[in-house]
Amino acid sequence: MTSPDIAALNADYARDNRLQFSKGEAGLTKVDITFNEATLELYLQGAHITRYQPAAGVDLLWMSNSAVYQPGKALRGGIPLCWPWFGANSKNPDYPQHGYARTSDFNVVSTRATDQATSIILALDPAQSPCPDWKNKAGLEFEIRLSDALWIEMRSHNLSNSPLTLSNALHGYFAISSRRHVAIPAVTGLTYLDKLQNYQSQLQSSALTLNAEVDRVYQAPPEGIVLLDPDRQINTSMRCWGNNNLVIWNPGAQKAQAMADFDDDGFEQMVCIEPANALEQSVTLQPGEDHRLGQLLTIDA
Ligand code: TA6
Repeated sequence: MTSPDIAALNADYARDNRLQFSKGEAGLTKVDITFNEATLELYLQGAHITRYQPAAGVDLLWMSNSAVYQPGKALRGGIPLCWPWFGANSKNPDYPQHGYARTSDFNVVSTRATDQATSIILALDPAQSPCPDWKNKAGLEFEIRLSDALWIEMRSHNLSNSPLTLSNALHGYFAISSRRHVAIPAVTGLTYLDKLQNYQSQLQSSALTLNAEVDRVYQAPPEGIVLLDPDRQINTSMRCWGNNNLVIWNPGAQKAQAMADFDDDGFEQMVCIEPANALEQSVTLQPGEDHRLGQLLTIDA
């Protein structure tokens, strides 16, 4: 896609000092959004949120310093959108891991600035899917509402004449003080499929702590999840909807070092907590049907 005209985007969609478009890293188009003290940065490629600060100096998301900003390359950190599949594509091994949304350019549908929030709606053009089997089959809209909290929602739509199965995730990378000092109590008692053990089913018998590599697909998670980080004196609360699963990932030292775009010691400062519909728990949409996958993020500091 030819790079969008920043002046034209600002003329059509900027909202005073609350939402502006500019050229970001490597000339990719970025959007800066504010609401009172809260700020957010987003790239149109992937509709990828790369920074969210609920208050000055408080980064809720982790972004790799080694992330590669380049057309067609997924960014490491922030909130990538996995869509219309999560993980490897089961039918076509040549298709990109985690779907094509995170490396595709989104169009701006609308923006708003009200007393309640600053918001933007973005969409993928279904005719531009780089994967032939998906051309004109599925639509994706992504809405961001920044207020005292961050509200995000992916809306998938079946544009075809037959049932359509898709999987997805809001693959958020959360910043933490240190991986050994955080806990996620809400997964206690859940069953998970362990990617590190060939997806064997296991029971989570106590709060999740991160002493080693973790890559788990939790089943039937509760709506409310809290990430406890006493050293940072910030607990992140999330309410999730439309998800059959919660994926939790920390690559550990070895895998972090093997990824060129992941800071070698970055695994100490992040954890991915991802509302998702994955593996056997993908969603099937009838023709014309929609699906919403969303997350509301707040902090208690
Ligand atoms: O969400 C967890 C996961 O699927 C892991 O298995 C891990 O590979 C990760 O996502 C990152 O995937 P990526 O394609 O961004 O390298």
